[in-house]
Amino acid sequence: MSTQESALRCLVVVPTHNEATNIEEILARLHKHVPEADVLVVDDASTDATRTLARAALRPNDRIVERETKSGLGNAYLHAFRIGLAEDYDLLVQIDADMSHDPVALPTMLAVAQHGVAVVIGSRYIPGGSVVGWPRRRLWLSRWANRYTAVALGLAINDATAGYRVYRADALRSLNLAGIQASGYGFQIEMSYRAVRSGMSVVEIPITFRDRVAGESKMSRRIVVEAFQLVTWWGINDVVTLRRRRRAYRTLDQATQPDSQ
Ligand SMILES: Nc1nc2c(ncn2[C@@H]2O[C@H](COP(=O)(O)OP(=O)(O)OP(=O)(O)O)[C@@H](O)[C@H]2O)c(=O)[nH]1
Ligand SMILES: [Mg+2]
Repeated sequence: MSTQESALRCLVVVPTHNEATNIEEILARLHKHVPEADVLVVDDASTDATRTLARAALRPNDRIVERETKSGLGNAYLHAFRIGLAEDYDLLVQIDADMSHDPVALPTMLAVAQHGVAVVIGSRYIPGGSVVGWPRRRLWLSRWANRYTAVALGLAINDATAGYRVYRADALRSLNLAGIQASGYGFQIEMSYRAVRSGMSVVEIPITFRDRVAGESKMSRRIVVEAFQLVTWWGINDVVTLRRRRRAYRTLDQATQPDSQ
């Protein structure tokens, strides 16, 4: 790694809602595996000891934002991205607090981003990646949601719902974050979709994803339905736009034929 590359500043965003059983361990593992990165915990309305435990575990350059309303994962990340961009971080990391995403993979993901890749996804569904501990039904749902997303949106991404990511700050700046619609899984898909549509490089790195062993899931049927509806809507929109473009090109083409004048 060159001196210039190693000087890139990295902010790791950890969203939390009632993660008292996990927050100390995820912070300890982040400090161990990426000691040079700063950590930003975005806590939404936790009613357990998450905030107290986080505050005690944070290092001087780390911090916690405490919000009183549970506003969804996407909203928490957008809030954190605004802070990270305003403070001129070069790389912004998304990681769940529930230990599903092991910080051990982060140095590799950061190295890929440091070499110029706009979005690095910690992927479960490429060779070398895996899911440990999910019931068959949950795995099936996630696999098919990703296949459907890839086909509907024409994305060559195997794990577009993945929440373990590194974004280059320059990429985030050009993504019009204010226009993001989705809040749950849909948020991860929407960010992937926007990145690909903007011509950015997106690279998947295999990770081992572990089902949470402690704390409660915040996943809901509403989040899954939101993602499905948005993907379907964007897919239909793409087809309609493509047809319109084709019609416009045909009209232009006919108008410029010599015998049409
Ligand atoms: N700040 C904030 N964090 C949230 C919110 N909802 C979920 N989280 C956090 O986002 C991360 C992912 O949420 P999870 O509940 O693990 O959802 P999931 O990973 O899709 O599903 P499971 O792992 O099965 O529970 C965890 O760190 C949660 O604490 C929210 O509204 N605001
Ligand atoms: Mg989880």
